[in-house]
Amino acid sequence: MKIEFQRWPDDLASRYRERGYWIDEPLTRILAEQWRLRPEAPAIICGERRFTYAELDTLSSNLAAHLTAQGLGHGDTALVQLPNVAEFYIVFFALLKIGVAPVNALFSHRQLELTAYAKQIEPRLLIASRRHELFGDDGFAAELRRMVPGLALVLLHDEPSPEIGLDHRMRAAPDRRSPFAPTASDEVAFFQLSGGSTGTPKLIPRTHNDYDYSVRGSAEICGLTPQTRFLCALPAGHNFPLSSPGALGVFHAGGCVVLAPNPEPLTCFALIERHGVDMVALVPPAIMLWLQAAPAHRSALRSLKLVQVGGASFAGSIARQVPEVLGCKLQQVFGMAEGLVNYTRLDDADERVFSTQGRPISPDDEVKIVDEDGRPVAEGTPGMLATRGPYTFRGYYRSPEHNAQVFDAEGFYYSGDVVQRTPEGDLKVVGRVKDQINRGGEKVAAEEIENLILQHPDVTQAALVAMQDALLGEKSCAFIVSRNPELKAPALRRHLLALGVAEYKLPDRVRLIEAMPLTAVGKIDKKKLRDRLAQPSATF
Ligand code: OOB
Repeated sequence: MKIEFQRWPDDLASRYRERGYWIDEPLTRILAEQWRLRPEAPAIICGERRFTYAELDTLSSNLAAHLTAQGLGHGDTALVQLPNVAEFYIVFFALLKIGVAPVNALFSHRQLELTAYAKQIEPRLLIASRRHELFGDDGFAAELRRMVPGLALVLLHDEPSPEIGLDHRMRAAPDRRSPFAPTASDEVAFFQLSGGSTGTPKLIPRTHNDYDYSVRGSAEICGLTPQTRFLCALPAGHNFPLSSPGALGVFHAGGCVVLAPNPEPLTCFALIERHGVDMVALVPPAIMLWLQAAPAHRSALRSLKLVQVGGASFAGSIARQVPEVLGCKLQQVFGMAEGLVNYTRLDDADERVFSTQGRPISPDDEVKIVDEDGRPVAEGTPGMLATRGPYTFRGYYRSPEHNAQVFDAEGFYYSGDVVQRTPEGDLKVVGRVKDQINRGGEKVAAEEIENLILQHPDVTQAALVAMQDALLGEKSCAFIVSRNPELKAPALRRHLLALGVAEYKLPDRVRLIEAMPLTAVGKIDKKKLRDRLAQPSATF
């Protein structure tokens, strides 16, 4: 059985093959090659634990064999939620080996997000962690089982029992009769998460062919080698630390991934010093904290050669400080889980690196910059980014209505970013048309939160808008019209938490207003609301 998804048209698929982008190998190639080339080299460092490539291969094969024995295989999906631990990659490769396509939920996700993903993919397997509040006991797993009748197997990280413990399934090798078979390389390998701008979180089918090309292209651009030691401090499943070039790029090059629980500077500095880390991927707020903390710890950062920044806008004035204060090169990365990733190059002049977000991986990444009618803007003028290419998806999973809105007839995807192209051909991100708040790289879909706020019995209207923030870049403010003038922010917060939304999506501020300002066509005028944020007024 195959997972249904929107494929590339034949002419483009043949072009991507002819030009060597799609090599018709499964993503497990990455691990298989290193297992052959350097089985004893370190692949992952996670706390006090070290895993060689041979161990990564054996542990993922053990787990894969167990899952096969339970009847899992091609066409099946899995819901996975793990923190930044080695098991994340072991599970990822195990599932790829047997053709089970996972959704890697963020560790900050709660009932609402997990339920939304489970309903969309109807997983046969759930892999979660006892460390997560939802899986400390078995209540929520049981609820998911009730909701998804096909959910046959639940395995938990940090759980000692052999029945449901993940560890046990990785360590013990069952008998295996036949070799593993990943799905065909032009089928769905796994689902990426969309930052979203709609009511429900959307999923992005990624094929082996397209993802593998983005990994190889990224590893080359970033000059990765077997000596690379990459610190993964952002959530491991996010597209940036997974594939831009991220952990998969590092595995592809035969280097080593050092896991950090979070990007907090002192935690990361200690890991950099101890393990000789030379590369890290960070979001802008994390870099700001690193810049503040670094002067007192310069010697710990001696091995660091490259800091990548991406996920949200990074001010040029801060970018300029990075080489000086952290003592290494900076690279800007403007990417999206949907596909297209842009990099400044390692040999670009400083000014280009400080003031632009670089250019695409592939000569066949087509980028149009268009006005509201879809017509190309004059060169150098800001416009909406539309793109298609060898690793940019062609449609969200099971979302025909939304796909009709964000793709044009030629299959270009409109990311909702407003960009500008410099005479040298670099992109600059200058704004956004999608209704999203970018909270320091964490994306919040306004509509999703508005719908949840509207479920509060007192609320008649709700609008979530971005407000500027010195550290995060943006925070969220909810404007609310309420029947009850006494409705307070803590009550609203409790309401949202009870609905099970991730905490990073909670409004940072709440403002009660008498009536919503409206546009000429009667829609809520968010621009006026954002303008109001600049004016002083009572908040609660
Ligand atoms: C990355 O992926 P997502 O899917 O979490 O978010 C994509 C969106 C982009 O459409 C853009 O709005 C924003 O995040 N963004 C940036 C940016 N990088 C991403 N905005 C301004 N400057 C940047 N450098 O965020 C992502 C995926 C792969 C690599 C890097 C980031």
